Amino acid sequence: MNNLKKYLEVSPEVQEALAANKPVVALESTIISHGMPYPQNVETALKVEQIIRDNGAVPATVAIIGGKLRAGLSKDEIDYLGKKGLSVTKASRRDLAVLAARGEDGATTVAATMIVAALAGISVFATGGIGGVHRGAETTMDISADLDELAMTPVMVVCAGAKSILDIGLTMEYLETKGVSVLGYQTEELPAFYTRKSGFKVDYRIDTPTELAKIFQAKEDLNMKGGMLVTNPIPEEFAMDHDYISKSIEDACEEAEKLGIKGKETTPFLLDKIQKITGGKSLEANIQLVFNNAALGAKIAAELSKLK
Ligand code: PSU
Ligand code: MN
Repeated sequence: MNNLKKYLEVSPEVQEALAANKPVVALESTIISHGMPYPQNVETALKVEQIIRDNGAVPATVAIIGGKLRAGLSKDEIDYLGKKGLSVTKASRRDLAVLAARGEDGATTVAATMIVAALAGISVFATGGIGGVHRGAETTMDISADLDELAMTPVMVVCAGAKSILDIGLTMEYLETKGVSVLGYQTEELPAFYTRKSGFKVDYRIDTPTELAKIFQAKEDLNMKGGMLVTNPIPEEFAMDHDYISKSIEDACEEAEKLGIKGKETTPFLLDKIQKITGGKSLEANIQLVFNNAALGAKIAAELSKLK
């Protein structure tokens, strides 16, 4: 465990907050490098950090820089990842050790961000969307490593539900099999990222950050491994029209199929395609839902510190 110091670097601000049991919220960096275009990606990442501060918590954006697993980045580092975009390695669980040993950079996915957050001692992580079971996974086996990470690593992940680039039904089944609780914040229905409704139910509706924190703490006290998923619907005023976004996603999926896009390229390809098809409307929705999740993440983290 001593050698961990060689690879893990927690910023002084985040370290101090954790030592004083102050609320900290982890943030991922794949969303910066692979999920949004420059410069909106950097603007969003910085604004998300500000929202977390405004809600009384300390942000810890996670990435791998020069082989170091970092929690807490400077503005310049966020800008660097945003400008480098797709040329930064998209780093999930399988990539961490390789990048660390080689001293390379990586933008962390939900799975990798959870790992670094847990190593640093951070319990809450806010993002936009998680990976899941892709459409056609019966034959492609394309199931994001994010789902198994949720089953393994003790971090509460706040997202806006599952978007229909995924097979939402299979994603829910997979999470059930893996024993991951899917909690709906002030909703019984699983949100579908750009829209507030998916046609699927969450496991439990939870109405307050206090109760979300209590549930996570109970899992910890019971010595159960793994994380939890909080699904937070996009605010009504920013939600997209269901038929319009469904058609755009269909078109993007068809294009990916035609071009033979596979593996880790799939999610970034589809996100980019949808942004282009919708002329930036989906990007605006995406940005707003991340802001909304950051605020909720900060509130949960604040409640969790009170329980510890
Ligand atoms: N969904 C989004 N935006 C994103 C991602 C997913 O709406 O940026 C990113 C996240 O980092 C997530 C990753 O962890 O894609 C999942 O990729 P894959 O399906 O290859 O595991
Ligand atoms: Mn995949």
